[in-house]
Amino acid sequence: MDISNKNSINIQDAKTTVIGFGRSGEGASRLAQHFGASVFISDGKTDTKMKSRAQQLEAEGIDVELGGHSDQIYDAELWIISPGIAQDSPIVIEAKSKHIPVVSEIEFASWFTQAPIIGVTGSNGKTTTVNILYEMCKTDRLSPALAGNVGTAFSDTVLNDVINPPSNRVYVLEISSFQMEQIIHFKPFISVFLNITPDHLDRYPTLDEYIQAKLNMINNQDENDHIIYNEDDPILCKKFNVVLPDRHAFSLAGTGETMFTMNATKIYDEAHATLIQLDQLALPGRHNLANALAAATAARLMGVPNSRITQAMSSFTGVPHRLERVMELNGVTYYNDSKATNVDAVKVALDSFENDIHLILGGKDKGGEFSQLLPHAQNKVKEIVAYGQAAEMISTALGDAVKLECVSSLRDAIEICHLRAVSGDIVLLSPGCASFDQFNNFEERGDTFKSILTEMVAS
Ligand code: UMA
Repeated sequence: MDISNKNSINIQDAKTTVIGFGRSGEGASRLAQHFGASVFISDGKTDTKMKSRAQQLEAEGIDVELGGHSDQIYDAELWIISPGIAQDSPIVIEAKSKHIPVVSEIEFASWFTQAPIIGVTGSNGKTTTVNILYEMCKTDRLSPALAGNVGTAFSDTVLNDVINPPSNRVYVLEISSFQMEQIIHFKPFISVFLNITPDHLDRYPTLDEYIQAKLNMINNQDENDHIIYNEDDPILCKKFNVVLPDRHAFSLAGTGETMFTMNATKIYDEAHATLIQLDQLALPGRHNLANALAAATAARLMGVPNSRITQAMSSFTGVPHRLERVMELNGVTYYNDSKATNVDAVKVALDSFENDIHLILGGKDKGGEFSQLLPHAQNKVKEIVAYGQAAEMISTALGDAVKLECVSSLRDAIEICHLRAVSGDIVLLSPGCASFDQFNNFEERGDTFKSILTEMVAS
C-alpha cells in the first residue's frame, strides 16, 4: 500500500494488521474499521479480560488473535503498531522486510483529522503540562481534546470526532518517545519539549536514540508551525539551534528571550503585564512552574487570553499519581507519585519536600542510575524501602549511603513505612521504575498504594 502521500491514502478494504491489543490497538482497530479496512488485531499475550474485550471487537467485525502472533500478521497491506512494540522487535523487522508499511498508532490517527495538534513531549512533566494546557484552551474559541500517552488513545478521540464533528477542535497530545518511532506524516502545529533526561534505556541502546525518537515529532513541521522548548535544558538548546519551525523558549533561569518572564514574585508577559503572582500558582515545585510556563506559551500561540491562562494556573491542582497527596495518618503524610517511572522523576519528587521522607522505590528496572538520587536524598530521606524486581539493584546502588531495606511487595513496603514513620514525616511512593513486574500499569500501582492505605485506616 502506498502511504507516501497523506492526502491520497485510502484504507478502504485494505488488509490491516494492528499489533498489540491494549488501549492504542483497540482504538486503532475501530478507527481503521470505520474507514473500511479489513482489520486483524494480534497480541502476544492473553488473559480473561482480553478475551472478553476480544469478543466485543469480534462482534463489531474485527478479527482478533490472542496469546501469540501467527503468520497471518504478515498477510497485510498496512501495519499499525502499539507504542509497547519496539521498532527493532523481530516481528517489526520481518514486516518491513516484506515491504509492509509500519506506522505508529498516533501516526495512523493523524491521517483522519485536519485539526491543529499540540504535541507535548519530554522525559518528565508531560502529563501535568497537557492537563494545564487543556484547561487553558477551554475558551469560547477553542474546543480542546486531551489524548495520547496520558491514557486515551488518539484513535479513540479522532473516531469520536469523525462521528460527531466538533467545531474549533484542538488536540492536546501527550507524546512519548515510543509513539514517535514510526512517524511518516505526523505534523503538530505546536511541538512542546519539556526536558530530556535518561529514560527507557531498557528499550533504547543509547540516550541519543531515545532523544532522536522524541525529535521525530518535528520532522514534518515547517515555518508555519511552532516549537516550544526549555531553554534551561542543554540537550534541547543544542538540538534546536537550527531548525525550521518558529522557536519559542521558556525558562526558569530567565536568560534569553522568552514569551513569559519571571522575577522573584511574578510571571509577566512581553508587554510587562503581570500574568500571575507566584504565590497564586496552585501547583507546588519549580518543576511545575516550568511545566506551567510551557503550557502558557503554547496557549498564547493558540490565541488564549492571559486571563484564562492565569485562571488555569491558579486553579489546576494536579493529576492523580503525580505527587498526589493521598492522606494524613497520625501526622504522617502519604504521597502517591507512581508515575515517577524513572530516576529523574524521583529527584524532582525529593526536591519538592523538606521533611523527613520514607521513600518507596522499586518495580521493573529501566536501566536507571539510582546512585544519582544521593545528592537529592541527603539530609531528608530517613530510609528507603525497595521492593520488586529492582530491589537488589537499588540496594547495591544506595544501600551503603542510606538506611535501606529490601522487601518483595508494595504492601510490605507500605507496612514498614507505616510502622516507622513518626508525626511530621512523609511516606513517598516514587518508584523510579516501571510497574510491569507486579502491576499492569503505573495507575494500577498507584491505586493499589491508595487502597492499601485506605485499608490501614479502616483497621
Ligand atoms: N504486545 C504484543 N507484542 C509485542 C509486544 C507487546 O502483542 O511484541 C502487546 C502486549 O501484550 C499488550 C499490548 O501490546 O497487550 C500493549 O500495548 P502497549 O504497551 O502499547 O499499551 P497500550 O495499552 O496501547 O498503551 C499505550 C501506552 N503504553 C506504552 O507506551 C507502554 C500508554 O502509555 C498510553 O496511555 C496508551 O497507549 C494510549 O495512548 C502508558 C505508558 O506507560 C501510560 N507510557 C510510557 C511512559 O509513560 O513511560 C511511554
